[in-house]
Amino acid sequence: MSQTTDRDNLPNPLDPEETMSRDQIESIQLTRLKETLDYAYTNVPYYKDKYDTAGVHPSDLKELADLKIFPFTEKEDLRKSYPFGMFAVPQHQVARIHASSGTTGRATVVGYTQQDLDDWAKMGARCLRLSGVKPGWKVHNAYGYGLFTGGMGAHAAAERLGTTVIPMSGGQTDKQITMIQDFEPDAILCTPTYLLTIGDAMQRAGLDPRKTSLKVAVCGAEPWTEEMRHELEEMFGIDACDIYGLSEVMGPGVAGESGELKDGSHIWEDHFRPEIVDAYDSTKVLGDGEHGELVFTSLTKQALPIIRYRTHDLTRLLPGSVRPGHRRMGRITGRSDDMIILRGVNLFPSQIEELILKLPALSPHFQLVLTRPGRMDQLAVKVERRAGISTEDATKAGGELVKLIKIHVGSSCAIEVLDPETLERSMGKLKRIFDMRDK
Ligand code: DLL
Repeated sequence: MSQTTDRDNLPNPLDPEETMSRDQIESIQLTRLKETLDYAYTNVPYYKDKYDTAGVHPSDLKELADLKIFPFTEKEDLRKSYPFGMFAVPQHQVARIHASSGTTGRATVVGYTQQDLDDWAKMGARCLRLSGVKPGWKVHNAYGYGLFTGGMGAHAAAERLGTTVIPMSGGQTDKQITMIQDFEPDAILCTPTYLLTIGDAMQRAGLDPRKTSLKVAVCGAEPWTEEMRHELEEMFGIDACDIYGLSEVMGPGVAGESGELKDGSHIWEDHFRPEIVDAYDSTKVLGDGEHGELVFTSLTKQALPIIRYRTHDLTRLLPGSVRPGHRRMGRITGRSDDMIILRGVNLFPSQIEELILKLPALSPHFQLVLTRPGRMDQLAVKVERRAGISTEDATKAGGELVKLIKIHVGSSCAIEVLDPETLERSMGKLKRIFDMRDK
């Protein structure tokens, strides 16, 4: 039987909504927003009670800007209605459940109808395609499978695009390396810090990460900087693109980045309406280009419609580029609840990452440890020197880092330069901050 071997010319059409103009998208958004408000008000007692108490009604929304009169939804609202209280459909219509890890408090549970899963896969596929992943490629998926949305979300996206998926999940790094060598995937999907872990482990085993078959990495689920992108691209000789999402809103694939321009992630605005609100005064909705907290309203979700969900992710909205109808988001600079307030100065781990990676003697493996020995908070940055760099040179770079942090962030801190391979490695989302102030 003759089979086509030309996998480079498989059809790869865009969804019609991807190429819509801004006006078309906004018109769809208005129709869908009215439907969603009505739907949530009718089917979820939480929304009805909240809106009745606030004296607002879905019929008050006449134009997109009216969305701001509706109250926010918080993670706490989902927790209070644990596990299924905010679902808008009877349980038998829920095709799948996921949950966020819940490091603090109860897990938040999210649900999807078959239609929701279909829309999710479609948007995930849009993200992968935009980042340069092609139908017919082999895709190594190292996001964790299970209740976390990363594994199954990225899996469905890759299948929908028409790739051959290798459902590796997170962890078992040695086995990941064997699979990468033996199966020769074209793309890898995982968190940026886990990609770093894989690259490191390869180098330790005497393998050159630049010599794998990988061409593209689609990384997300945690904040990462342009400097980290550069690090990963150099390490593997690949293109590394961003993918954004969160369970309460859907999962990976709410927004994805172009592999050609690498200019931030396009949000699929035919399914979500984003807003940016002032991080300190959420009553203020900010304009495009202004930094603040990202808020999402779902426009098509059936099982768990979510209205004005506060993500606590800090970024800004930018005009669409390769998909002009859909706005982009800048890189997430951090989460408002991950912000360290150190003697009155606000600081995010991503700022430290950016500065560390400016110093060639220091590696991207670092932790931030906060203590309160007396009455003053203290920050210690623990960072590994790069393999092959002398302790002396690394200590010098540590001194430079203290100065850079003082100049760019405004805080004094202590630096501890460690030997390579001393800090715990990421297996997925990496914990960077160790706050011992109350201990
Ligand atoms: O992390 C979904 C996901 C999986 C996205 C795989 C991308 C890839 P949650 O566990 O609910 O869902 O965590 C959501 O992770 O509010 C952000 O703070 C952070 N986050 C997700 N993607 C990015 C990104 C998944 N590209 C939370 N850049 C979000 C920065 C991100 N932070």
